[in-house]
Amino acid sequence: MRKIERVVKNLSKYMLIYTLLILYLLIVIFSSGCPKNPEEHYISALPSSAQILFVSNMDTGSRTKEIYAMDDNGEDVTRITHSPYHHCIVGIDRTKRYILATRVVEDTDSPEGLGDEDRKSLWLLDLETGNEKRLTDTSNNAEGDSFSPDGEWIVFHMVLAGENQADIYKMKIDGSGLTRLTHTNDATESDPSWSPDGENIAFVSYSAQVPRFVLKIMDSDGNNMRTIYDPADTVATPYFKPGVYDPSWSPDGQWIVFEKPVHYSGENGDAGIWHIYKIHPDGTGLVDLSKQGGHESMAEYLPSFSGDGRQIVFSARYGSSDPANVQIDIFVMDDSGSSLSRLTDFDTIEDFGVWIK
Ligand SMILES: [Ca+2]
Ligand SMILES: [Ca+2]
Repeated sequence: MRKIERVVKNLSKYMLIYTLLILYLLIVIFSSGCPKNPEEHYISALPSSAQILFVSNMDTGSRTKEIYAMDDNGEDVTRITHSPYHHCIVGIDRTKRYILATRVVEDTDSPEGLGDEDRKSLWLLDLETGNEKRLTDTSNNAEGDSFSPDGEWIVFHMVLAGENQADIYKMKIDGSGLTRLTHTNDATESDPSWSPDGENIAFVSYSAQVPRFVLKIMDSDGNNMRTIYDPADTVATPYFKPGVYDPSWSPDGQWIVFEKPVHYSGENGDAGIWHIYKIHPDGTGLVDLSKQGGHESMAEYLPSFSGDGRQIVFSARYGSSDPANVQIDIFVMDDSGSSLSRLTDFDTIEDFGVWIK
């Protein structure tokens, strides 16, 4: 009888241990499938209201910026990335499935004015599956935001490890097919943007012979390179070489928008004054949109047309010459530079706005 009691006792002891073990395993399994907590790394879906992507440090409380979406009134602000990464410029393909994100590899330099001198790499974020894939080697310094219109390729500029000049490359979005499009070891080509018909790539180029960034176009295979605008009247600023930056196409392919520093005496957080322009791809019809619209005192940059071509979103630094107190926000204007409207009014950094087309 005692023996039976002991067996039953031992059995219940083992059953208790066994039950606890099962419970522990169930907790482990279920907690990994639970709703995400803020410490976890994941991508949120793009809301149907989303019209503009941008980056902001509104939730990180540090220099690190995450990707957000909003509508064209600055409403419905939605955080897309929850990550350990510092994001710079971003782009999105026409299917709205893939984001091309430029992420800082290493914070090697302390933040300095407009400068963002750290080494960066390109990542493809899949909004449908939540997967993320790094596309460029972390020993190189790559930056880009532009897809081919068929969504199969990205185009970007990259400084190879050990070099001090950039060239333009394209690559398939799965990371295959890396192709160098420019082959100049004595010039830096950067800021490439694919035309809406897929035929051309606009970019900027700086060389010892022409020591300012000029606006160029080439065929999308790298041939037939030609200068369409040489900004001889541009000025130098502490953090950027003189010239034009960030060309981007109108949806009908009739215009290219870009920015240029036009004055420097420490304004706008030591950035100086930058205006946004548009020009036809054949180099005719130059318009200073900032001047036309009567907002010529800010540092305006990274213009991006809306899908209907009637509006342009851009970023601007304004309000203080002190870099620590300068305001950075996303603005929108119409395609003639008028009807200026500020979309973000947070007291944090809202930067690099692009239209989701
Ligand atoms: Ca080069
Ligand atoms: Ca702000």
